[in-house]
Amino acid sequence: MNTQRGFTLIEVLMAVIIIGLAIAGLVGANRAYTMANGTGWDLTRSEFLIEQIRELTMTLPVADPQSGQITFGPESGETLASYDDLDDLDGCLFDPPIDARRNRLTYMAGLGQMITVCNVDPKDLDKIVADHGSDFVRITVQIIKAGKVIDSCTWLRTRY
Ligand SMILES: [Ca+2]
Repeated sequence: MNTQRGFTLIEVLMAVIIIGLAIAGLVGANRAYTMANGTGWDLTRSEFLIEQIRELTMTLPVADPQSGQITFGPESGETLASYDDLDDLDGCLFDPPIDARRNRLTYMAGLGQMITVCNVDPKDLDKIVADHGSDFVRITVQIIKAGKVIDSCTWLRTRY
């Protein structure tokens, strides 16, 4: 009598199904890791781009050196290269983004720096007042990717 026996077809099919499920699980985990890694990379670049704007604004006065508080926004003829006060940057969207020296970072195209500048009430920093209406200026930078805000930062400057 022959006591040796091979695997039945059912046993082979069950093994194939179990191995298939294990592989599917590994692929799913790998995709989740890749997405988390991509998000982390975006946030790292976003923080870098926010810091570039913060450094740029540190060198700028609150009011225009020539016209003072007459204009909110860039004075006539001013461009990015000649912006010389904080509110010149109000409403700017830089994509490709810029560094603190105003160079375009073309290798980061697709990430935009959206800048908002406004005056706020010193007693309630959430309350926006008229342009040049207080000594406190709030600067907000939002990092935009594919039309979505993926990071943002707000800080204050005072006139003095
Ligand atoms: Ca200006």
